[in-house]
Amino acid sequence: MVDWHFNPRLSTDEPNEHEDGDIAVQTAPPELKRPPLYAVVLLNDDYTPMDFVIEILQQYFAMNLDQATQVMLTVHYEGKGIAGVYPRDIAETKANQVNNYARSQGHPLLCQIEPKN
Ligand code: TYC
Repeated sequence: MVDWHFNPRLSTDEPNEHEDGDIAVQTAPPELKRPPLYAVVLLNDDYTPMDFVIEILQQYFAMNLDQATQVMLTVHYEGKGIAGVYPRDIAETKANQVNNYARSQGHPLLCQIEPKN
């Protein structure tokens, strides 16, 4: 299990100096907050080859051939589909990488991110 934002803090701004010169430090309980999650969504189009979409899903979203084929077909038949779910900066990076790579290969494939709830 990952501690997303482990944030140890002192419970007061100033440590308490006692008469004997020792310093008493009290730690607050760690704050455990999960980052908001975003879905990386693939959009269907009429031109990007199915094999190219499958390759993208394998390369950028760590899917095996069966998983990638299923997601590609979901996008093809339903118009959109979720490639993966990540914290915002990772989702943005993956969507940009996919869009840039698709464009570099001459395909109109579009990837966007959507807040997950
Ligand atoms: N509709 C495309 C075709 O028939 C395949 C495709 C699937 C394109 C998924 C984009 O995100 C996509 N070649």
